[in-house]
Amino acid sequence: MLSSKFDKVLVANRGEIAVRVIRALREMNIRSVAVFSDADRAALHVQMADEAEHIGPSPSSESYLRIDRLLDAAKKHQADAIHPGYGFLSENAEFAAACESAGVVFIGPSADSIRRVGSKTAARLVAKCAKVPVVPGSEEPATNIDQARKLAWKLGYPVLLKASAGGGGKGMRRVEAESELEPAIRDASSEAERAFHDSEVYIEKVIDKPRHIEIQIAGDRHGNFVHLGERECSLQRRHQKIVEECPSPLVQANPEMRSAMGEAALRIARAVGYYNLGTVEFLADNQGNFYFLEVNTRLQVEHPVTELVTGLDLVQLQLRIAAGEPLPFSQPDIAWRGSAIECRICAEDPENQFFPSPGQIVQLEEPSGPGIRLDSGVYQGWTVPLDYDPLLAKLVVWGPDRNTAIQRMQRALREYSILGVENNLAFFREILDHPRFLEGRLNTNFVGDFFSRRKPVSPPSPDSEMAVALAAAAHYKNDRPETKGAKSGSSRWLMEGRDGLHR
Ligand code: MV4
Repeated sequence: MLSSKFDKVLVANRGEIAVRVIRALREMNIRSVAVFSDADRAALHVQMADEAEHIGPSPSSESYLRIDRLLDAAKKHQADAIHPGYGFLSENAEFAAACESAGVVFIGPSADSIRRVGSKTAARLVAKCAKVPVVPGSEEPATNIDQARKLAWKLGYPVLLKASAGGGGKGMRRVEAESELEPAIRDASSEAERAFHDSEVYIEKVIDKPRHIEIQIAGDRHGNFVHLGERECSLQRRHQKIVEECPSPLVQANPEMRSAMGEAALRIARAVGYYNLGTVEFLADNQGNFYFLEVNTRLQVEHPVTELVTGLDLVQLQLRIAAGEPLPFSQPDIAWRGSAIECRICAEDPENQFFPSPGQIVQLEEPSGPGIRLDSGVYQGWTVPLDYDPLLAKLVVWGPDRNTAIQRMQRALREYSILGVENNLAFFREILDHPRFLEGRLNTNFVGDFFSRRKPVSPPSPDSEMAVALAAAAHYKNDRPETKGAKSGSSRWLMEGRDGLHR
């Protein structure tokens, strides 16, 4: 193993990503320190780490978001560095700065880089200066209504209002006609004020049925950069990604897009002196045009699809970069082989507006075998707390081509069974069976168009202990209720008939 200057690393996160980071640390012979809240005393990441520290009550605001407690834990356990995972404090410049002042290495980019790409309008300016295409629109705030009218008219309706401080779709408003512009600006501004304490909004042209394609980048602290190709994350629901894949079917059909987007992403990275891992998000249309959207300065949930296709371990790479090592490869060394797909397995109820469904996992059957990777944060008997994101595990498959990967995913989804909490396994079985998905004709409207329109019904919910016991009994008889319910022909979420695919 190559040397790394870290002896011990604190993982400032929970669930599957804490487990993922601990596994990288183990492989590098670095000791791990887990942190946990009240609700996570018995969590898998705590059991797997070499050391663990309690950091407070269950709410994240009193535990996983407490910079002071995390730094105290790092000091007490003599950790050299902190890995923030994703979510929580992972993109918090103040946390990155506090780590450095406390003499603990933050495993991520500099606080300065995080700040420079954190605001959407600031990032748009960086992109423009770096000659990266941005969605037509303006960086000027839409405060002067006459100016806003002029710009919207020039762009052509519909236009989109976005919060400058935004991200994740908050403060976004689609405006169909000039008569709606003024009230929409007022609405969007006050929503942005409430969400971000910043009322500034700006105008963009609407990209119709876009695809979400993002580029994974890596930079070291010596000024070297590489891109690791794209991930397509067009399948999402209310700005939550559901399925991600590498390569993107669109890029696969237009191979010149990969280097064009990759080089664009690296121009942004160079412009801000970026180091460690980052992701540059783009919207793409089916003509092969792409437009810069935003930069994510963390390790992403969907990083495993890139790992499976490039053969790299991105968490180990993060640790080496943070320890000051140069990138161990350059751009021509990077190759993409085969196809990988990830499904985010969540304790949520697709039958009831995807509401979170915390509770005890009574029975767990996990897929394995050729081409399967399961990054899970749970075990049978564990009680999923209601305090956090309902992600249980990421089911990731690799195959030599997209069709083989899809077949593998379908097989793995049939092997998978989770009893005791509602989950989205049956929902994935339908998506992975949908002709539009099979054709790779994805866009960000797909899930809304085809899967979410049905009115919620009241399903037989396993709320009562009796229902759980019955379900478990049925399972022991090898009579898996989920698998049976999801056979084609008895579609539970599909709205349009399969022959009514007119788009
Ligand atoms: C857009 C767009 C269409 N046109 N911008 C949504 C979240 C935010 N980060 C950017 N988003 C969008 N911006 C223009 N000019 C459509 C979306 C969008 C979207 C983008 C990526 C992934 C999923 C999405 C779902 C709905 C809308």
